[in-house]
Amino acid sequence: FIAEPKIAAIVGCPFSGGQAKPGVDRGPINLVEAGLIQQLEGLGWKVEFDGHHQFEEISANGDPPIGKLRNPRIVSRVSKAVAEAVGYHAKMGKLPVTLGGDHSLAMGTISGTLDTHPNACVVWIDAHADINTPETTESGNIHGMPMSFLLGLGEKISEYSWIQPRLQPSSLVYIGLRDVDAAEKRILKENKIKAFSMHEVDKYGIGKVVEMALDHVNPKRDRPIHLSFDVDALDPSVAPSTGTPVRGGLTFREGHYICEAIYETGLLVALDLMEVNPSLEDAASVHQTVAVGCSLVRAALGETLL
Ligand code: HAR
Ligand code: MN
Ligand code: MN
Ligand code: MN
Repeated sequence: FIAEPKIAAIVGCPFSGGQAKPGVDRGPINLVEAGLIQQLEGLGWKVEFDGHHQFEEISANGDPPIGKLRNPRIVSRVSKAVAEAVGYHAKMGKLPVTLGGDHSLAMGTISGTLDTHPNACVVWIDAHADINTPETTESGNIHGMPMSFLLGLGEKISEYSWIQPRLQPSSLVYIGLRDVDAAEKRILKENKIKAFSMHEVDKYGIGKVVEMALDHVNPKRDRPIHLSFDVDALDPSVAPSTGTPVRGGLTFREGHYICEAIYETGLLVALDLMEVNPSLEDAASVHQTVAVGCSLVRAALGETLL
């Protein structure tokens, strides 16, 4: 699906409105300053830097809650702009690599992917399911909800009517879950959504889990794959600088294995690397988290395969 010569388009998304902690908007700048573009060029990719999208700021009192949703208009507008950027690059045969920013941006990235690849499946790597609806959310943080919007679950919010809910529950698979709200568990069950929690990673090993995950969403290995990687899927000892760390996560190798295995399919059409927050924890932790983020992107673009 990606044309030769292979071109990656880096979409920087300095955005934090989908959650409450400042600093995650500095994630993409830090990843780029750490040399991500040169590193990908070193792997033989042509890399186009689409810039850090500066989004029109709406002040907090200009964006009052809609129901429980916090910052609902700015999240919607930013995600819509991201959908257009990602969709455009995908249409050009490039691999959009979106750097977050918080995970609400995935409403945009996945919408953009589906515009170009309507048959794409989604592999979502996260400690969290991010599938609360506007009714079930306890926090009101939209980074905990993008999947429900993409699947068309829950109450329809007119501000989000630009999202076409065309992802089938059977086209989504999770790996790494370990902090899932009770209501989210119900949603996963009701919609028969396949999820491999850390329990399954322990039980079967990461190799088998990735194989089972792909067998579920992509049995013939013929569908384009959107990989959305929340850095908090990794254990906090591996990626400490993120807004909602949860212990008991993926090891360095397990995270990289997932990226390598997806690259190996030859089906990757879009990649998100989300929730790196360089304002959390000490300088060494920030350095480590940014380095791991770069390393995951390189693995998804073929670095570790001989
Ligand atoms: N489930 C909780 C909520 O809805 C926590 C979500 C935290 N999400 C992320 N993204 N960090 O994965 O608020
Ligand atoms: Mn997430
Ligand atoms: Mn998460
Ligand atoms: Mn929780």
